[in-house]
Amino acid sequence: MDAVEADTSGVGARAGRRAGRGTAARAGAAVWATLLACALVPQTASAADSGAAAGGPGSARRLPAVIGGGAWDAGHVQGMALDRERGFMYFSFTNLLVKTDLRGRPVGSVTGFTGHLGDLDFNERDRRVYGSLEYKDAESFYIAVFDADRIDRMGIDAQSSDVASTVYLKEVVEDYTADMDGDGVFDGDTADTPDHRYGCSGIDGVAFGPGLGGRGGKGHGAQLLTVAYGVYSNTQRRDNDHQVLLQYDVRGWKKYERPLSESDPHTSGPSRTDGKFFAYTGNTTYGVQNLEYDAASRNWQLAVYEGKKPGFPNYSLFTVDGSKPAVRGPVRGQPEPERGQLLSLARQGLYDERTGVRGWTGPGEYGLISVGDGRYYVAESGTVEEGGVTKQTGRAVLHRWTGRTPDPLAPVERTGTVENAGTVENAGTVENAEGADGTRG
Ligand SMILES: [Ca+2]
Ligand SMILES: [Ca+2]
Ligand SMILES: [Ca+2]
Repeated sequence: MDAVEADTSGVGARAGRRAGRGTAARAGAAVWATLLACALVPQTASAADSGAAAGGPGSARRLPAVIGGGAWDAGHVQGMALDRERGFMYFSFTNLLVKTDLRGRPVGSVTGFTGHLGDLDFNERDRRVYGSLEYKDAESFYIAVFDADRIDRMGIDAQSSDVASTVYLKEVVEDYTADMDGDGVFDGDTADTPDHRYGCSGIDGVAFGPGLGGRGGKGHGAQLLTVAYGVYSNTQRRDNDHQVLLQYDVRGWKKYERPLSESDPHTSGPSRTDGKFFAYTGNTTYGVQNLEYDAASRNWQLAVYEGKKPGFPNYSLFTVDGSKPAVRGPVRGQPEPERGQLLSLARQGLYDERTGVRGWTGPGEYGLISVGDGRYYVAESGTVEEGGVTKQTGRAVLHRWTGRTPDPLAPVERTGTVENAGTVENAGTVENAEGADGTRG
């Protein structure tokens, strides 16, 4: 699918920017990485060990500095979710969901998606993993809901097993398919069109968090599922400069859930949202890749692939101030004057005077998890060659929120070479070594 390819090019862009300094530098980084890999693996494992030993049910586990997500013949890593209570990590690889323990050992997977599985979150209330799932050709957008505790073996088929169900998001479909120029033709899955309301390309970022509308809002007190739009990169139109966030109270969703049937996509889902919100950031490339709520700061983090509009700062990370309820106001740039619920970007980070946009050049576009104490797991994406096949790797690296500009997230283990370990290629080498015992299913 186009989005997958576009996302993949995003990987290259990011890796290029991080490594950045040409072939020699990259080769050097790879050497360091190989050395570092040897050091990191046992360290990671021992951290997980001591955490498990110390932790009874419900106690917070010690979190390892690195959790490997493996190497897979799949799409690139899209998002992560953490079950801290029982000690599992979930990685989305576009068409594959992988469950690992905190040592990075695969314990289960769900396969067989032909659509695009994006960002994830774990709902502690019902112990299920929620992820965005796109079928652009079928003009169908879903939330996939996985029964976390039943992902207990490798290679579970998403369609023939009932471990995953789906809920259709009508609001997204309506905006995605909007014939904005009124020529009677919907131009389909392309960025080069005035169609798609707000430039909507589908959905990606998902996170549970409080209502964005403040007191009296729908679902007050409940953790709402928040779903962010993908937004096509298009520098020629002015109505695509917002991130769009939908909120849903999923406590009543059982009645909508249907098995995943890719040949016969269903339309069972809520007829309306429990809130629709706009954050003015400037156009980005495929919208919010990863969305996360941090309960400690009450901030929402929106990680994106940078936009390309010359008039904007094109940051890669935006922080929405969740302590400020959305206010009703004009949604800028729309063909017809329109009002909506507007979110506030936190008064932190870099500031662009021309547009008033604030943000960061931080990471998080492949996965971002707040662990609630100022630390975050940041996903690193990479590739590795294995038996003539290019496999995708992903791993979670523990960072601390420093609030420094331009990048507010710093690896917890600051030995200098950890930065190199981040350079992608090598992450794969580690996982390969671990996965060589046939755990890859
Ligand atoms: Ca049209
Ligand atoms: Ca993504
Ligand atoms: Ca998320």
